[in-house]
Amino acid sequence: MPTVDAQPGPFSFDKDSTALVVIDMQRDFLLPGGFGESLGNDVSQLRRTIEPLAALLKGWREAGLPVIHTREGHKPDLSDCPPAKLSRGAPSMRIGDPGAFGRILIQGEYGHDIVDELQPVDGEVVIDKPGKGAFYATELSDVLDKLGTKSLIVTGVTTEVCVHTTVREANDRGYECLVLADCVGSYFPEFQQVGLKMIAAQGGIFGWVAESPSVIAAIQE
Ligand code: TIU
Repeated sequence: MPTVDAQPGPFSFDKDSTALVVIDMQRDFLLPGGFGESLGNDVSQLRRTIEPLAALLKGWREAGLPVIHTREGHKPDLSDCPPAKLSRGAPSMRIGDPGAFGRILIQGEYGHDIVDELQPVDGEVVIDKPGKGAFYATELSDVLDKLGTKSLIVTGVTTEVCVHTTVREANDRGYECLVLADCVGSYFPEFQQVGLKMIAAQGGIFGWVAESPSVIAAIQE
């Protein structure tokens, strides 16, 4: 069984029951000039995840293991966006407003889709989610049940928002989650650091934390 060095201790997983989850690697969050940057955020803190994630995806796909991508966003009529979410942020930059890459976080727009480097390939599941967590109001539980998944390797952005929410949801549903530090990113370095610590603290209260090269090596064995 593949085992990787992790915090708070070694993480073992069965390849037949493990899925790689890639959370919200969308242009709106990652591209210079996009929504994320327009809010004053430093997108380089997120963009450093692209290269290690591309390498992990390559190894994971070569091993024939399942990949699940998620995208945060809403229907064009915003009927799935709670008013409390919509009303947040500077008035000129709300969800659904025109941005540099189309209407912000709206399904079908260029900015809503995944960055070129990490585009899904045929057969990979893409979950469109209206919330921060990937389980809320989505088909993710059904997809994982059908795959027979017990463990999740979790990557994507942002560490303290959609990654954390998803890991907490997954942990409550009984999944063992390994979060990869080099493949998750926050706009805020201190949130990255403390966000990862929070997952592995107290003996792994929500999950485990490791680096992607150790997972790539483990699945090749
Ligand atoms: N995907 C995700 O984390 N959505 C966010 O809105 N994150 C922020 O950090 N804003």
